[in-house]
Amino acid sequence: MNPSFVLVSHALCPYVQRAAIVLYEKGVPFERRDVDLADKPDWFLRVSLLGKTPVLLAGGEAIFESAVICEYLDETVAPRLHPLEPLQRARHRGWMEFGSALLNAIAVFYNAPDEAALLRAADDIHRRFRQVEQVLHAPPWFDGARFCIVDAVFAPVFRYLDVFERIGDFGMLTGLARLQAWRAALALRPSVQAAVSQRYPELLTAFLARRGSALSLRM
Ligand SMILES: N[C@@H](CCC(=O)N[C@@H](CS)C(=O)NCC(=O)O)C(=O)O
Repeated sequence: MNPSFVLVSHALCPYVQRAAIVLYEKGVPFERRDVDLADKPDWFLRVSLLGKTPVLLAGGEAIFESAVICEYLDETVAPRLHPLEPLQRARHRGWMEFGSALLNAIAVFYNAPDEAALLRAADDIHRRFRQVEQVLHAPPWFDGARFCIVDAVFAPVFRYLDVFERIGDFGMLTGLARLQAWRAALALRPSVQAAVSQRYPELLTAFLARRGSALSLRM
């Protein structure tokens, strides 16, 4: 019997999206409880030691760190999303970490203080995406026919691009056909679509406009 899950969330958090996608892939009912990260409520600070989303409340425990949440769900709720073979699983975990580094690079991009830093950050993201392109060989997913946790990690990365592309052409995926096909497949996946509200593009646009960054100035 599954415990009842509460996913403590923020509407824009890409790490929350990973956990939500995994929950949807597994067909587990869960409650999503959004918090205002600019004004963290006391109950949130009690369950989130780092003051960050996501936290998964499961069976009386508060589990923090999105990768840990995804792994816990994979160990306890069928179907398995990670590869069963340990070496393959290790490889996927490495690329999940790479996905986190990409999210940091994206934050550098949208916080860039001037145009030169913005373009440098876009180049850096393109360089990282080129590295991913090298390891994509079997569409539609990262590892071929099976949707895995690593796919859930990259879906929120690509979701940022949908909004960035409305602001300008930063060439982040230029020349990367396999990555573009992966992105398109992810955008159609029901679990990926369900991981954010319909207002996500509007909310992200407003968030970016408020950064006071070079990207904000272009909007
Ligand atoms: N390594 C963490 C990162 C989580 C994270 O950075 N969450 C952000 C929102 S997307 C957060 O809660 N920030 C609040 C803060 O730092 O005050 C994970 O994978 O769960």
